[in-house]
Amino acid sequence: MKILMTGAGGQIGSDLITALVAQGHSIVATDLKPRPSTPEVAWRGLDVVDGAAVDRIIAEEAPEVVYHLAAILSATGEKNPALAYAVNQTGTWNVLEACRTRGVRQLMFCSSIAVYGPGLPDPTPDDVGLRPTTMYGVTKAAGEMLCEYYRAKRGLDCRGVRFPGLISASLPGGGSTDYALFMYVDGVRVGSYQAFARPDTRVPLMYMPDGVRGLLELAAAPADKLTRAIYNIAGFSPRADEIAASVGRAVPGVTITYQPDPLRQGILDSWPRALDDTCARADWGWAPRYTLDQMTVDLVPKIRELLSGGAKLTH
Ligand code: AKB
Repeated sequence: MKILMTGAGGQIGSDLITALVAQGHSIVATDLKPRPSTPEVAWRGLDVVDGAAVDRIIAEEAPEVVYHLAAILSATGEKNPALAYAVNQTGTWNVLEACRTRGVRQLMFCSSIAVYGPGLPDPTPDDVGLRPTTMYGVTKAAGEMLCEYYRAKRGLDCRGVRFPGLISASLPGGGSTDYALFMYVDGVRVGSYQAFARPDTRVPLMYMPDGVRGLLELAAAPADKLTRAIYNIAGFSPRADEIAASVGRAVPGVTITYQPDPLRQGILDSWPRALDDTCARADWGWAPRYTLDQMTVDLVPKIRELLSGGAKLTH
């Protein structure tokens, strides 16, 4: 099947491309960024804010399915709300409209725990009032509603997951949950890391292989089993100091200190501590495979390998 991806150069893109290629699909990766050295797939420049360019590329490539990953994350979005609105809101509209008018069968959307605001039940279920406090969260909540609308009224099979903070052996860009990954990267690279969050910070997190599998399983789920367009998926919810302890078990001698950054700590404190993913489990059989310590055991050697190959995993 031919699949087009927006924002393919971001944190999810490389793992998702690898998984889709392994399933035998033909991938057209698009991004503002130039093609990375790997993976080897067709790569085209695309700014999703440019509606005519989005329409042109979808018309030319005629993909059956689009994975829409292009987004500005929470911390960068608070520093530049206009950019977050343009990429996340206008970009999503452009992609939805191009998919609808050009006959794309399915659109996969990546939402986030950022759609939630403070004061919600713990763990937080799918259906609660959405009161996001960031431009990223506002635009992701609107994107979810647009997906529901296009699914119900415009004949486009839109589906998506609300991702926890994702952790993988590649650097995210401008998220508030990035402290978790930096503990691993700097722990391996220099033996220490000063986290921008308090040690008692607890938010939902997930190892990327689970995240990619969740997206692929939802894409493949029979339509008649789905009771909604967007689903919570949960991994684990450790405190920051529990992540530090897990890193320390795999990288002996590592030192993690804490210097909370008001902007990112405020965002983290506005998000749920844990997600309730009952609907995803019931409708399409979702279940995570990695605990925090299982992720640590798998991830640390991958980070070592990347760094030994000269990768610039700095932030
Ligand atoms: C962020 O921190 O902005 C992202 C997210 C939780 O969506 N990792």
